[in-house]
Amino acid sequence: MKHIVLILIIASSLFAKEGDISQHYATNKVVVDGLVAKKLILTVESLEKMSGVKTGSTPLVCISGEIKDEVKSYEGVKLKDILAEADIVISSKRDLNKIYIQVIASDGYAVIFSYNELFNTNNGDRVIVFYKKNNQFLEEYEGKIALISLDDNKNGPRHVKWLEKIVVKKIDL
Ligand SMILES: Nc1nc2c(c(=O)[nH]1)N[C@H]1C(S)=C(S)[C@@H](COP(=O)(O)O)O[C@H]1N2
Ligand SMILES: [Mo]
Repeated sequence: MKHIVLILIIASSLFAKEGDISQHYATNKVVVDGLVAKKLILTVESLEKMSGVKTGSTPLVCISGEIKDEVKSYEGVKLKDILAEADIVISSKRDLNKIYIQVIASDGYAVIFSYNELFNTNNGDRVIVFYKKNNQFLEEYEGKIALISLDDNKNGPRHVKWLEKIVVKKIDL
């Protein structure tokens, strides 16, 4: 009996932790810095004021191939438009080829994009910092602000929940 009680206590504390995790990681603002002329602090409100996009429906596909979600729409701002606003600082046009963007979440999850991928391929038009999904503001399990690269073959990995930082960097040779 004692054991059962103990197991129940441990199990319930584990479940409680699960719930707390998204609350703990949820972000209200995203900082854009690194090699930019204008450091930005983005909130849901400031993103809503920027010129934005609303997508059509897309499945969210994990690296394993498993379909995690069928999303009707995302609403947000293109990453390339945010970077244009922040104004990437370079000393020559050739240096743009060395620019990459770190996209970092509050749980330590992180992905990268290259300058050319964003500004010089069609994929770049569908990399979106979003604050609404299926016409609703994001819940704490992924929001308040997140990012997705919609046209990746498997778009789960570059679906970044709890977005916290966007950092512009240059390859150092
Ligand atoms: N911040 C953060 N974002 C993340 C992850 C994560 O662990 N942390 N996991 C990724 C993975 S592997 C997938 S498949 C998608 C979908 O995860 P979900 O079903 O938990 O929303 O989110 C991605 N985004
Ligand atoms: Mo995944």
